[in-house]
Amino acid sequence: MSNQKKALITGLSGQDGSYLAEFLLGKGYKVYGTLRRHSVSEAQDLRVRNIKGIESFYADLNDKGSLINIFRSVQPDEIYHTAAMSHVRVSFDIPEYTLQTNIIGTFNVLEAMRQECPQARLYFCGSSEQFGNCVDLDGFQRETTPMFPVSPYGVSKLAGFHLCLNYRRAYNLFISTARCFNHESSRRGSNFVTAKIVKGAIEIKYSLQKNLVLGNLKSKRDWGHSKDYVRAMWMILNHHEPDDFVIATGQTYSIEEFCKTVFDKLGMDYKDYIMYNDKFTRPEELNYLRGDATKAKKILGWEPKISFDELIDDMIQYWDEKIKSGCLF
Ligand code: G4F
Repeated sequence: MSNQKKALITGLSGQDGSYLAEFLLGKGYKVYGTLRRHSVSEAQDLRVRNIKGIESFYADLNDKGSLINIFRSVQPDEIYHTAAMSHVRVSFDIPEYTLQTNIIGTFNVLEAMRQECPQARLYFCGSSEQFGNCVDLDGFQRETTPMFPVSPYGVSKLAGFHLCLNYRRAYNLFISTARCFNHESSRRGSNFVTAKIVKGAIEIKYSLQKNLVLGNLKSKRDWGHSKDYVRAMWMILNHHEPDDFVIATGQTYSIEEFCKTVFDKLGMDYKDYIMYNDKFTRPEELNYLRGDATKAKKILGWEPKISFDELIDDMIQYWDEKIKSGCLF
């Protein structure tokens, strides 16, 4: 019998899933992951195609049988449940699918674990969207801050979180959660605001676009780097008991400040290029996020290592090379 630990990642091809796979391979794990079928097969495993040593399976959170089969055959030691319908604005367009995938999908993952590998440990990727517009008096959100989500996505993540707590208590399962604040990287999809701004600014720099059309510039986000956040996920699951954490940098910037920083770095004035279209706003907005990760620091020794500036530099370098190469895949 091998002593090699087995990790199973739902959402392997996502930003977090792909960084997590690399991180766990580096720690000596055998890594398995689930992929959702995509009609463009090149897009299906884009972020993990070049990572050697991962075993992937087709699955869908809405297909419990697919999860049960995989959990039964892999018998993982650790399960990282990162798969979700993760776009907040889109969750207003496809609310039923969002609730189905993120709530029933999480229920399906928990049931597959309970039935097939109850000895495993499970990490649930929750979100700062769970807080909605609740903020403590000192201007931070933390584990004890009330949660009143303002989007179908936020509601679905809060429900998933409560399902996890219920399964932990009711069936004595090792299930841990984090409310991760926004985390970005060169692998961030370009329909999220950070990657959209960086990609758009570089296209403007090369005269491929004239403007960048955005929605609400006033909201504030606490942005970290995905690589720091996947390290936190592993630390959370390797703590001696299941628990719930906030993972955040503790710094907050408006979308406008993010634009200014990116355009400044590229030698341009963002005010000359940003245009507004309300199709990029949300029916209800989450105005302000700033997380207090003191608990994670004290209990796990976790701290972010990559600064806001380094995050933006990483994204600029990636998109600059991509756009110069003319190949976005
Ligand atoms: O980049 P966003 O789409 O991220 P959002 O909504 O904060 O959600 C992300 O972070 C959550 C953690 O809090 C995750 F759970 C979730 O899965 C996702 O990763 O939007 C950020 C802000 C919003 O206030 C939005 O209104 O940017 C504003 N914004 C302004 N113009 C825009 C745009 N957002 C997008 N996507 N596109 C725009 O053109």
